[in-house]
Amino acid sequence: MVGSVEKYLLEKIEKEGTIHMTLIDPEKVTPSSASRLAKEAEACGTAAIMVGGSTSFSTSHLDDVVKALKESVKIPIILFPNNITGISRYADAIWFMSLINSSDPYFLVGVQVLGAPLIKKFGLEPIPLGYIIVGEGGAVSVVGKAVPIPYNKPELAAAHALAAEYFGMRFIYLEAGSGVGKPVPSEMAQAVKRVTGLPLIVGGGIRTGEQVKKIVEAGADIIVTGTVLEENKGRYKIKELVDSMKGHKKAR
Ligand code: 1GP
Repeated sequence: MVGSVEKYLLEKIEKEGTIHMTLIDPEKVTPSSASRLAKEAEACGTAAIMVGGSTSFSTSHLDDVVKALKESVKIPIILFPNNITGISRYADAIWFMSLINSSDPYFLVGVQVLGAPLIKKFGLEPIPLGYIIVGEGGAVSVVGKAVPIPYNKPELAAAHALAAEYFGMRFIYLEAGSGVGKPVPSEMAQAVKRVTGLPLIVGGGIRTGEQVKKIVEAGADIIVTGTVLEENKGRYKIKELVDSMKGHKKAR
């Protein structure tokens, strides 16, 4: 069943083409700095706030950050969990994600089995997501024991995405890794869009309007940025990235 956050995202994609989401790593913020960042991001037109980070493990701190975010903005707060400790009862939704190219069953289905009853208990909206790590991969690749897909093998990324779709997952995330030097190439995003009808999220290493433009033109539905917002302390960079989505033709 499609819940209200998922419906909101799908409608916004339908209306606007490509949308932007802001990622906040709870380890790198205090509740008040997170709240300031989120307010700025919301004012610049970001569609939702995602909360998560590969090495973040304090659930009480996560709860404090998510509570502060909920009090500060109206846009949805979606958890982007790295582990069972990435679940907070105060969020609106959670990416119910499987790391499709992990070599460790824990990240494929193990942690999801542990987390599912908690998600139910907290009444969080689970949004099924196939998570695929590509290129350099960054910290998440090490933590998730992934076998990252090389950038010159877009057909392999497409095969992973198709498998995720056949499993019944409803979104695909091509993850280059937070803070990496080279974001997902257009050819790879295009190859995925060509084989699946699922909404495509692209993130990792996106820093400039020019990079955003290429990913929009490749057909991405959602672009996620985190690091660049921390580095640039907010507003101007978010506005540049969100604005650079407009006026570019998204491939269908
Ligand atoms: C990481 O894709 C996200 O999970 C965002 O990456 O921090 O490089 O923007 P950045």
